[in-house]
Amino acid sequence: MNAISKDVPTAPALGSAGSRLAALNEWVAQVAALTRPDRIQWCDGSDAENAALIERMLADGTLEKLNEQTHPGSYLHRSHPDDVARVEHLTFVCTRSPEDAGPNNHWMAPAEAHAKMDALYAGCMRGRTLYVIPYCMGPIDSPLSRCGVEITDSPYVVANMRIMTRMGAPALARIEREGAFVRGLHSIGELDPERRFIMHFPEELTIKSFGSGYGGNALLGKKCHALRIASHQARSEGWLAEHMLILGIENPQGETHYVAAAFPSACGKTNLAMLIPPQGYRDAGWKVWTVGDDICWMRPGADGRLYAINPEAGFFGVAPGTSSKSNPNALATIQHDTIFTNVGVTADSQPWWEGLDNGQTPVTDWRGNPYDPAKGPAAHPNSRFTVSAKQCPSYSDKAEDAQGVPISAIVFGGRRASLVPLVFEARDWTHGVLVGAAMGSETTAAATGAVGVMRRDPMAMKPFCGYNFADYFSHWLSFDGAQAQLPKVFHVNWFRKGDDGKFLWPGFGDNLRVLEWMIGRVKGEAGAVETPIGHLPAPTDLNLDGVSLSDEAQAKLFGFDHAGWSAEFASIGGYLDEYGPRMPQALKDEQQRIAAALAR
Ligand code: GTP
Ligand code: SPV
Ligand code: MN
Repeated sequence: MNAISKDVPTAPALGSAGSRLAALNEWVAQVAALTRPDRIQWCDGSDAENAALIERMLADGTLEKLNEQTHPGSYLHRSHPDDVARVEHLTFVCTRSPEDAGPNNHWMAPAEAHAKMDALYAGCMRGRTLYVIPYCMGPIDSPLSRCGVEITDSPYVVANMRIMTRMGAPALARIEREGAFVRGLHSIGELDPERRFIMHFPEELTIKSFGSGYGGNALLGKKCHALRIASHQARSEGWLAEHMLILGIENPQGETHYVAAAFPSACGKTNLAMLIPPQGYRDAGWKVWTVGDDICWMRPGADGRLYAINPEAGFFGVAPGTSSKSNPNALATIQHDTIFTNVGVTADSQPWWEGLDNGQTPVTDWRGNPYDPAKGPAAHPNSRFTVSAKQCPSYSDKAEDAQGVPISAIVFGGRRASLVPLVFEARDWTHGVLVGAAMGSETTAAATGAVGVMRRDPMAMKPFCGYNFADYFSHWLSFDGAQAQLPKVFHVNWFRKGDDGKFLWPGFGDNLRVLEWMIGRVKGEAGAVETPIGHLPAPTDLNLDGVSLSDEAQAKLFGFDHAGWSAEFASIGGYLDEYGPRMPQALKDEQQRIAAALAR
């Protein structure tokens, strides 16, 4: 026993002996005995607590104050230059059986992983404060929400979790009521890439992360809990935890349809979630409402439809490319009370990134060095803003609804420079699951490693599914029951390129044209052409008023390349086979049905 473990402060006010917080108190005591912090702080999520944390971080250089006139309440954080993105090669799913983690995950035996992590944690918080962060993923009163507690030695993580989750006293009260919570232990360690691991123990509802202070590696409520642990939990409880944005599209008649869309990291979820309609649509009365920009938890309601909540309370969005032209809602959202990570700064302390296009120039780059264009961009390509969703002008009031929103359409999409048309619709649910399972995309800066490499990223969950993809696809297929009123499934590609290497589709606000067609299909009103890969719109099925497309763009965005798709389906068949006999036969049959149609 050491001194700390004897007088570990218990959960304030609620932690009386015999309460349902006993397990939490005991875990905190065990962690303190292992990590040996100088102090323990239970976070209540209050403004005063946050203000004190910010003061401390300004004093030690963790944060820099930005221009109070232009960006009130906003700060810059520079992460360690070797710690700027998720690390998929160091991320593990530690199930008892390796087959349960599947070929889609790195696996380690739970006992080995615990031993490895606990060795790293030994004494790692000496001289530091251990923060206990109770949080709730989802509206605090929603039956779809789930709670967790993150223990961390990073005040930056505390400040981010306060924005990204419902953190503090109300979450602790819910944990006391329910008893159950996901345990996440995080230490930045020495930020040494050689001593960095992100471990998940879905069977124990436990996460252990060491050596990184960045994004999805460190804000454990996000990818670790809300996707890897939650997807595993969702499978046994009959729901879905997905890497999807959720938006509402209100037509001029005042009818709102909700759409959930899965695009891989840095492939346009935040942008689509905050879409501003083109002028003609605005004049006609169309509105778009943001429910979530990254994660979606869905379950069937009593009427058989899927109902979705956004488990997050804030946005951890990609900064580069965000401008008053591309995403005015995001830009308005981040004018105040925002934490910027790894962006550049101007002479008068305003945040700056490539594509901001506000006429200013950076003087300092994301590393804190004088900006020199010859040495790379001012902002890191994966630089981010952390901001409360409530600050977003298009934030939907339904986002706080405990019952969630009914989903009319599910959209899959990736970055595909060639082959894949602007949009197509799956014939039915099984085909839709195959469309999701076969998704491919070029890699981006959101994870370390090469950028622009085509890889299969089923349902944008390759880095985030907490169990075997074959079982995951079976789980998706299982939603198709007699009572089900399932959404229609679509695939989009905003990133098709022409021979000149430029994007053929204007994207951003104009993506509403594609969403309108989808809703038309849901309502049985919009036309389409049947092909072996699904239903494609003819250019005349979309409202393209005010958009000028070249002949090449028309052909490639709305065309169907028979030979190209035959080759693609051979590759998809090979991909499904990588999962062996666990891959559901229904999905293999579907792949073969389409491959056969393409061969005709
Ligand atoms: P994560 O937060 O990593 O999950 O990313 P995300 O999916 O939310 O991606 P985000 O919306 O931040 O977009 C990433 C990049 O894609 C930015 O550089 C955007 O400018 C770009 N982008 C988004 N939508 C479009 C589009 O419709 N067309 C084109 N060409 N680029 C887009
Ligand atoms: C992603 O990579 O999909 C993100 C950023 O949303 S992170 O939180 O780092 O996972
Ligand atoms: Mn994401």
